[in-house]
Amino acid sequence: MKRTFALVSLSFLAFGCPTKDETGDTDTDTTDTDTDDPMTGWTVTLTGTGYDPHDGNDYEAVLHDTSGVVAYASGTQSGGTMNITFSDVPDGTYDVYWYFDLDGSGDCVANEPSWDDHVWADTVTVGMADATVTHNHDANWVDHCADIHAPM
Ligand SMILES: [Ca+2]
Repeated sequence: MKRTFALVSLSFLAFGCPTKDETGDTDTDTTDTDTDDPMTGWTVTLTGTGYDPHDGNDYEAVLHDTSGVVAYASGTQSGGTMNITFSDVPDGTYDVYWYFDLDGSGDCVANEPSWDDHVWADTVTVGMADATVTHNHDANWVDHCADIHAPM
C-alpha cells in the first residue's frame, strides 16, 4: 500500500502536475496552465542623447529588412533623450531609419540643401534577445524619407 502511494505520487509529480512558465517563456509548451501571451519577438530600443532641438517634434521610425518595413513606431519627442521602442521584432539584421518632423508639415521631406526634416540611419542585429541602438544627436542626415512609413 505504501509502495503504491509512493508510485502514484511520483507519477503525479512527473506527468500530472502543471508547471508555471517563467517570465519570457515562449509558451509553446502545452502542459502549463498559465495564460501568458505567446512571445513573438524582441524589443528594440532606439536611444540617444542631445535631441533637445527636436523636443516637441513628431517622429516616425522603422526597422527595415531587404523586403520592407518590419517594425514601425511613432510619437512625439520630449526630454532631450530619444527613446523609441519597437515591439515584436523577429531575429535579424535591420536598417534603422527615423526622422523628426522639424517643420511640422506632418510628413518627411529631407534632401540637400533644405533638410526641412532631419533623418538618420543606423543598423541593429537582433538575436534571441532585446536590443538597443544608441545614436546620439548629430548632423549626419540622410535622405531616407521614402523608407519611413507604416508596414504595408
Ligand atoms: Ca516635415
